[in-house]
Amino acid sequence: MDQQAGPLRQERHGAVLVLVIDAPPVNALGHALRAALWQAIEAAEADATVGAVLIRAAGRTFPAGADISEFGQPPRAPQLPDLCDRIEACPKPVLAAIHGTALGGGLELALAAHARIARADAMLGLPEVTLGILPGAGGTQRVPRLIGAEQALRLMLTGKPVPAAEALALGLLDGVVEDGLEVAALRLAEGLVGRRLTATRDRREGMRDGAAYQTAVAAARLAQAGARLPAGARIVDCVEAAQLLPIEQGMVFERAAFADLVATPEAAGLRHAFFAERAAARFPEAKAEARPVAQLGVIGAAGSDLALLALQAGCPVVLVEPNRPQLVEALERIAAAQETAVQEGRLTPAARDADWERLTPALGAAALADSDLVLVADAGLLAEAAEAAPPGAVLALTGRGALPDSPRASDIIGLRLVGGRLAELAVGPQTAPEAVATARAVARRLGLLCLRAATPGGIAGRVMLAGRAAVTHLLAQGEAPARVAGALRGFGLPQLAPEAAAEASETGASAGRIIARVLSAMANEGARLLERGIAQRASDIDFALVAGLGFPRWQGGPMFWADQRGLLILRRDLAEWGQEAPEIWAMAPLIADLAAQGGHFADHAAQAGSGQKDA
Ligand code: T1G
Repeated sequence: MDQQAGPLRQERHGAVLVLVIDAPPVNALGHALRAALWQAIEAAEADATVGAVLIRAAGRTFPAGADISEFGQPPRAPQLPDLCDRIEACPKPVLAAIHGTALGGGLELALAAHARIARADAMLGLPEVTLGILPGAGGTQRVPRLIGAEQALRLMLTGKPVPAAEALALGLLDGVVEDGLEVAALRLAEGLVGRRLTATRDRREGMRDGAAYQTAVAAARLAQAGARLPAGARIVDCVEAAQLLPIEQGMVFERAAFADLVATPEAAGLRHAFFAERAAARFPEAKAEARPVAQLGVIGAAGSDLALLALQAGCPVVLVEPNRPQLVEALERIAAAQETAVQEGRLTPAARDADWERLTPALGAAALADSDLVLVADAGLLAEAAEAAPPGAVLALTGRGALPDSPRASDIIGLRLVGGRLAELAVGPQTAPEAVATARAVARRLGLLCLRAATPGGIAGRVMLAGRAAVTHLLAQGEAPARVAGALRGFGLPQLAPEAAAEASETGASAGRIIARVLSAMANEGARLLERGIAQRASDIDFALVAGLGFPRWQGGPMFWADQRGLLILRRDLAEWGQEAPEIWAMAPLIADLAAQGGHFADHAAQAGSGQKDA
């Protein structure tokens, strides 16, 4: 008997009821799925022919957590903590079979089951802290019971997942299989029919050494002292409560802490950053075929950073300079960066030598004849590169400025490194979708996050510059450097703080006033970039600042900040400050329009139409 009810499919294999979660893309535990699981467990309990339940997932992964898009909305029953308690309370053995990434609520669901098996390439983790929250479906109470405080706190405070083998060694899993997970899990479930397994809440393997438990809690609490974000300290409190309180009270304690944290502005900012990063990955050119890139060419001095990244990513690189002194200088720059990486243990001498093997230094653009993508550091070298590079090769300008006209305009794109982590792809009106797809594939190969902009691009730099201009103006108006620096540090923007100022961070009214000035200038510049179509959506601007220039992730970004505060307030402030310094605060018409409609920058993004993700 196989039946599909929305995100859950049911299959019967003898006495085993198999519940197959099927809610793409990542089987997030949204309301419909929770309700279907609840009903299925209730039905299994009542069905005398069911001897055991196996929960597994279809698609690319076991549930990767609660549905983050539901946060901030009124909770709908059954909530995840209750569903987990319901599964755990089932008198018939429940087995979870894990593949892909069992994260957050997904792992908590598996921990509510009475046994867990995973595929060897699965990853298990509790990343909630990266969203400014904590494992709120029993994780802070069940995990320490199995693996102790030290390891539980490591998982919850770093948010980093662990591979299945490590999870098994820790005690989170009961088995790992290289392959054939479905069959192995079914066999295991058949073996559990008629058996009564110990619920995780009643297990104590991780709590046998009470003193070690308290030592781990104390050490973690000390490490969290003074932390900017509140989630870490609340996680420590909950893990401590798991030892001190009976499970029911521990669960209530966790739930209260979760409710507090999910409502914090930091958690809202981190959720925004999560979705902004995903949205930025949606390129209109998503469906275009990337051209194969076997060799990268680099022409011009400023290209060496990208050349180094390419070498370290295993790409063969041809490095071209117009003359010997410049070529030697570029090679010395690469050699120096590699030496630093070796000294700091980020690169082994063997890997360094292998990188050199892949590098071909050359004088003259003719050496680019076999390069599939050429990084052109200076627009003045474009014609030469276009002449030498083979037909179909992508010509990526790494310098600032608009893309020049060229007979090869369809192969030309801007590719700028922002803060060493982000590649901003500036797309021209004639840039072919395949050229965009190719440049993006190369940027990802170099380990870079990608952002699409329309030429001339420069999103992150322009917005940060507007912030810097506001700081300069405030200082020129006699604002105390220490106060300005304190406010910026308190907000998480030390990179804009005046050099000379004291270290103190500052909060309170004056800090709020200073931050409002700086962030309003940034949001205003962002609005101008949206008006000009340089940025596709407001969240792209936030992503660019967060991923590229160290804007504090928990603040979401300048556009998100403005939306949270309200565009009516932004309009009011710009109307006043625009008189004082129009070059910084003269209001972008988009703000007046959106404020008049009671709208948000986020709404603007929707109107613009934003392409899909690549398949
Ligand atoms: N909720 C809602 N949507 C999600 C989601 C989630 N948990 N995870 C991913 N998506 C969407 C994402 O927005 C994108 O959508 C698509 O899935 C593919 O994601 C109670 C409270 C699993 C490692 O923090 O880390 O459980 O853009 O592009 O690169 O304790 O997604 O296609 O429309 O990232 O292959 C805890 C978050 C939640 C994990 C896959 N879980 N997800 O990476 O794909 S809090 C997490 C990820 C929680 C409980 C608490 C990654 C991934 P779209 P993607 P990917």
